[in-house]
Amino acid sequence: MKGFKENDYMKMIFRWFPGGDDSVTLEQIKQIPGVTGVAAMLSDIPVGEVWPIDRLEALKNEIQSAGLELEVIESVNIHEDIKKGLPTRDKYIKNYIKTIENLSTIGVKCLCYNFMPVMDWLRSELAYPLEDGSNVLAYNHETVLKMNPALIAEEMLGNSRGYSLPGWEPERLEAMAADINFYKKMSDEQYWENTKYFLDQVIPYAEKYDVKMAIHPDDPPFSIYGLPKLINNVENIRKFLNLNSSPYNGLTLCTGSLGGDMENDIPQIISEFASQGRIHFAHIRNVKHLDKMVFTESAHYSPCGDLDMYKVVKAFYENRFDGYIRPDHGRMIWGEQARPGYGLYDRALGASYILGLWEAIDKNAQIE
Ligand code: DNO
Ligand code: MN
Repeated sequence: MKGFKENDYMKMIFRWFPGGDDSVTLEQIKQIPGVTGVAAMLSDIPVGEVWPIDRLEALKNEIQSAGLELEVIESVNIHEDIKKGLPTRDKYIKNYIKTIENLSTIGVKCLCYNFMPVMDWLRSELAYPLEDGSNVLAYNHETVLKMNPALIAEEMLGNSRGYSLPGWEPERLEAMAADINFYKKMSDEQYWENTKYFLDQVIPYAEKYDVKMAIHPDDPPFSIYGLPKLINNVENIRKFLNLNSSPYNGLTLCTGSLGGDMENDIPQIISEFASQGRIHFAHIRNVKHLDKMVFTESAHYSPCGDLDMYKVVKAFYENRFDGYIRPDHGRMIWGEQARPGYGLYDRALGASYILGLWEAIDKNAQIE
């Protein structure tokens, strides 16, 4: 590969849920051309507790036995007390640091997390039918505002085809209404301060243990129920990265999350932050807007959505991106019954397509 040393090259990975909580097997993932590893998590460890080393070692061994690597964790969630800035946060931050040390011990290089208050990603529908007979996750801002959080939780869990939904853990749902009220009273600046407090404590240890922190954008990228937003556009991403200037304070650049806002110029955002070495992990997927703040997810292929995937991949390539890439959510196709967004087939198509673009861009660079 021109311009890239062998060990200086992006790696294509795939998200996988251990513990029997995935319809997709490691053996199937191993057969997707070019996929070298998985992003996994221990979803049964209560948020705020240390991830035990023996569990991590077992997870790594299981993945390695299938011929795959475990260099990325998605995600270790942040305890709500840290986001709220409560006095108890120090205990949870200490645990977070210990988890980073344990991750480093088993060879993890990159930690994806998010700092969204109350809820992780949010959609108004989990099985929106597309014309091609597939179904996808969809978002309609007005529908979401009309639904109360309890109704949303019901929609999310009722349609998850029996799989857990990361970010929609039962204990989180119980506290949802009270948490929303808590944040309504908090200023945005206070939320930023709480974020900085966390980063300033944790990033020195991420450096020490050589684990790159990669925050995931807010999804959707607009405020709902008056909740603060951190990672939703270029200005806020700059502000976030400036809170702590270490390269270990970096990004998961999720094209579909940021792409929810039509104002975001994704290739430009990638160029700015990849050139600074601040993107460690890329989630690549496409979205199709029906209106402003109304969109469906779509196949990865550019003509199926609003994002130009050639420009997206080129922006990573040209800025010598050497982190991890995974195809993000796919459509549910060919009769597959899987966790919404996380079937095998359409994500495998996405991985091949992204690798095809990468190869073409790379070979083209060699003849120029
Ligand atoms: C949704 C995912 C997110 C992501 C977290 C990272 O499918 O992209 O749940 O894993 O926000 O913490
Ligand atoms: Mn994502």
